[in-house]
Amino acid sequence: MKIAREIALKIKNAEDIVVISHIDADGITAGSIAARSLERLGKNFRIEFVKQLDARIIGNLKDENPQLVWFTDLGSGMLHEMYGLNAVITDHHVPSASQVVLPREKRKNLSTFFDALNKTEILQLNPHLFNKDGAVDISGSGTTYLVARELDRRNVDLSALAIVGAIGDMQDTEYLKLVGTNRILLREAKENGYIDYFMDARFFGRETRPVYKMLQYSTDPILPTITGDEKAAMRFLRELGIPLKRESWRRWIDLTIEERKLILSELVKLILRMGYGHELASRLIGEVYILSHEERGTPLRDAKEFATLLNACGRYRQAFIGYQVCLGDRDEYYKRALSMLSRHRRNLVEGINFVKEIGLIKREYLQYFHAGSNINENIVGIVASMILSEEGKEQLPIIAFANSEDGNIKVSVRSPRVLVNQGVDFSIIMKEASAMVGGYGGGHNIAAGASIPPGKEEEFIDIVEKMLQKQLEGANSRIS
Ligand SMILES: [Mn+2]
Repeated sequence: MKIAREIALKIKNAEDIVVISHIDADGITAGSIAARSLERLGKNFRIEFVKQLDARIIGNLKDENPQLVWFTDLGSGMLHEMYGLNAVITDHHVPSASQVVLPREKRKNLSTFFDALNKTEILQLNPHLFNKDGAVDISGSGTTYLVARELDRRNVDLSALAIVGAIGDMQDTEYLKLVGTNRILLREAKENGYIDYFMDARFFGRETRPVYKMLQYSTDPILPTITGDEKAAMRFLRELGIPLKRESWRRWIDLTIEERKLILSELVKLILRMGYGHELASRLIGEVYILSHEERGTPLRDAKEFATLLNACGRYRQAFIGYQVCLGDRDEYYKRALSMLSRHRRNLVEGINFVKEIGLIKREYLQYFHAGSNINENIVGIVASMILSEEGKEQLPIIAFANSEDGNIKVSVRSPRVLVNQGVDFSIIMKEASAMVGGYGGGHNIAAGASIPPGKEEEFIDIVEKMLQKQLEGANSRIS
């Protein structure tokens, strides 16, 4: 790809480089791919992981004035702020503008205008510029990898990280497999022996969790009567004659093919019998991605588990730990990453228990809770989705509030898929409702978020409920 080669050339021509990346799994893998390729080129560089790229961070970079900044898994949305920076971007988020916006004083005089434009050369590789869908086609780690392989053929060993990044951004969830440009990376990773992929159960924890736990915690798909109920999960397996334990708890990878097939076919029957339909049943099976060089039974072996480990690091502002694991540490940093993961799991369990204790406040069209400072703002959205998935069929959207460290109130909303299928779009609701109370927000139709001033929660809920009602009525009138 031409633009990947151009970016690679620009990187080769710089000696002193700053890499800025995002703190989630895709950002951590992207940063690791960039760092390893710069290391192989013998460049001077430093790397920094940020939660969000804002004008202040870009301002600091301009002051620091390195020869080149390489933004990975972020940057495209802040292009308009980058005047004066020599930068390359490998990202998959929606670009803010087709070109750099010059400050007003530079625009006044035509000659300084062109002069400035020539000096401000920012190259970006982003699927949106090729009319591809940045949510499924390729991730930030994928675009970074496309540049890395132009830099050095040896970097093909980083292809596995690009797959972990794509899975971390859930690029496989819509089609139950990776598609588009991701497919090209996937084949390359397989041909070179770094990744194996095949159809199997899509459950989280295939490599590490006891099977009954894996079923108990399944949220995509929800297993009616089993998700959220440990005893029911155990009973289900026992009734099929599947031993839960040998020397230790049996994991999915410990089961025979026949046992796996039996479980899956019984789960399909259960889902259909309970009236959830084929669409849900079809989500049981999909493509799974195995890192061939990682040890069996560890959280690094399955791409989904690897990504979760990295996300756990990022969520608690320890992206650097995940970064070291991506670069190969299996000692000190790996241990710390594992402890981040168990801390994360503990926090989720405590979060769910907290919400059960205070109870959800039910309205006609939605339900909500306010966690205050009892649940970390970075996991309150996950807590909301877990509660939603435990509720079974009669679900209302959940709005979760939590105190944010910036003094505002963090809002997370999770919607049942059925409502989204009926036309509900929470990205619009969050954006408009938060603006009406002096905040900001956005996201996806099914999962969105906002930040609002403290004290505005009740007013916000009223607005959200009215907008939701309107969207639902609009949908119904279109049908009738
Ligand atoms: Mn990403």
